[in-house]
Amino acid sequence: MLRVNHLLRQSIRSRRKWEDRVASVLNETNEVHVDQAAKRFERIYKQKKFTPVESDKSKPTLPVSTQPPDPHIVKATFLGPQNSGKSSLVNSLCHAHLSAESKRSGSTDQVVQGVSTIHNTQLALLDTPGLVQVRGSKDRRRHAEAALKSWDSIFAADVVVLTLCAGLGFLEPEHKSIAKEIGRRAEQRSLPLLLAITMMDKVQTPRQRDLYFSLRTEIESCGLRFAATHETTTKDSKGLVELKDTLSTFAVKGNWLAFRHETTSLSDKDRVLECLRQAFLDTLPHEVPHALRCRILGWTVKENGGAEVVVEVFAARPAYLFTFYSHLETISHVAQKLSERELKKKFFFVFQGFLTPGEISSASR
Ligand SMILES: Nc1nc2c(ncn2[C@@H]2O[C@H](COP(=O)(O)OP(=O)(O)O)[C@@H](O)[C@H]2O)c(=O)[nH]1
Ligand SMILES: [Mg+2]
Repeated sequence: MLRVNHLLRQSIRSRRKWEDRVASVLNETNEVHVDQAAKRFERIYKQKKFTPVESDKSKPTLPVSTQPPDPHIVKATFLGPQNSGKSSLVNSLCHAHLSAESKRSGSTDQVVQGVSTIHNTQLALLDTPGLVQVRGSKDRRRHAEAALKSWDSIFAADVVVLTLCAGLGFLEPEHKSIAKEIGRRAEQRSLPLLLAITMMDKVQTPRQRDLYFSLRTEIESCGLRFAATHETTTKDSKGLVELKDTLSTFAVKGNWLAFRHETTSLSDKDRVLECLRQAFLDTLPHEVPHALRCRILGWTVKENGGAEVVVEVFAARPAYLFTFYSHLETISHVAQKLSERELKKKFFFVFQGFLTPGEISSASR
């Protein structure tokens, strides 16, 4: 008995020692991080004299005095599987490049709000990250955060638009269960559900038509109640006006979010960040764009009307940072061209790469 007690005390003592050791190491590394941050601040703000981005005021909300007579508004969230054409559809409906588009999976990681105005009605269109079926803890780690943002967008919406792509010619089992889940959640909140079948330009030949009809039968078999169905294509802008018309029938009296000519309520900084993401997706190979996070740190307006933008890029591995630097020229060129086209201003990018071992959270954006 005495021996057991002795052993127990020994193990508790060694465990305490171990915990103390862990705490001291953690404290040390914290101090190192604080030091690093201070040095970075010194170098970036003081030596290089960059204007912190906070000085770029984000867009103020539309004042009540500037509201049109009898304003109406409807908020619609676009939900669907990855690569079903949500971002392209929202961009086309708003006539702007607000959200990055790509055939790679997981190209959207935030909810992006676009705005389109028809007469006295404003459509606030929410592009969301693609939904995936979570099968294990790995899937959950990769997709749960983005999926949560998509599901949360339902709380801010008056209408849910389910997007499914016509291109494949059949409905994958995973897409079927995602569609059913979207329908269930929309019904739970008594929200009207619209179906937008995207990429209709891929349905051309008689064979593709046949496949398309079987796709429609499969969608019907899901038993969802759609308030309306629209076939769209962003390539030749077919079906977009009809979709907008249907959306505006759900509008209710309410203040507009943006002026008539505006396409989004996002700030310029967020729009430039999205242009950068598009450049990463277009330029960098494999999983590298998903393994990088970037943040705009400084924004200095130049005399010629352009702006110098300081971007911090974070990578979990040196290899990713190396790939990023090897494509730096192309990335700068693509981002410059896109942001100039969208914001009608010249941008010059200054990149600073940082290694952040371990997981990179999207909070660093
Ligand atoms: N042919 C064709 N391709 C499209 C259309 N809409 C989107 N795409 C492509 O489909 C891919 C995925 O689109 P994206 O909007 O990023 O899908 P998301 O993941 O649902 O946001 C991109 O490569 C787009 O260029 C369309 O109407 N026609
Ligand atoms: Mg997208």
